[in-house]
Amino acid sequence: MRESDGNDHWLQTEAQPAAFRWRPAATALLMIDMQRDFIEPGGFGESLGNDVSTLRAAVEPARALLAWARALGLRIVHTKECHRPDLSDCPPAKRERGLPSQRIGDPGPMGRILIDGEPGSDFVPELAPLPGETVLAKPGKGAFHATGLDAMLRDWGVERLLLAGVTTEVCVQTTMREANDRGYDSLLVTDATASYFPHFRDATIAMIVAQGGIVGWAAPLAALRASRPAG
Ligand code: C5J
Repeated sequence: MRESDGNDHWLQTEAQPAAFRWRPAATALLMIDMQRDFIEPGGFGESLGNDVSTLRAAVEPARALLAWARALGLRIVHTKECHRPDLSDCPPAKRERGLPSQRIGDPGPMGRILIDGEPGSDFVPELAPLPGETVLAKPGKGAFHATGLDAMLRDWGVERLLLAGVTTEVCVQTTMREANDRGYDSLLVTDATASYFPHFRDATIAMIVAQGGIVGWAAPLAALRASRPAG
């Protein structure tokens, strides 16, 4: 029996643009792409010319978020952006774009760049999934594109999502918008997400919560920890 079986009660979290109401039993945490290929030197992120050190800031908050979610018995999905070794799921345009110093599939210090099963495609050690947690390989930026995520969440009875990971304005935001269009209410955990461009992270949070939460909600982990029973 999952811990969350006794978790079917409503909580309320102080968030932007308004309080977020959620039930632990019907909420999943999506930890987006906390992979060595994005966060460590020598991977896909650096091949596109990025300073990857900026993403480190999200690792410790993401670790704390995972510990909190595990203690609460939430469903946890770890996504990883990667491609098949034969690149059959990688559009040529994606491979060429951005004038990369090394393209997807090329050999690098952590194995072939952004290829499933290579060391670079794996999660940073601090955020390794535990047995029983779902690992979802995705070829796109959004976690719903070309994966079984929507069916899996519906099968679990999930209605709300908590999102964290990297990068805020690319795979995290794309996934949150996909979730919004599919009817999920989502909250972005603001201190457990990062971008190579910190102002993009801030702008993404602002655009998500604008217009009364046109994409969803945003709050730091401390606010989630301080959630109280909904009245
Ligand atoms: C990027 C991602 N930035 N996980 N991927 O290419 O955000």
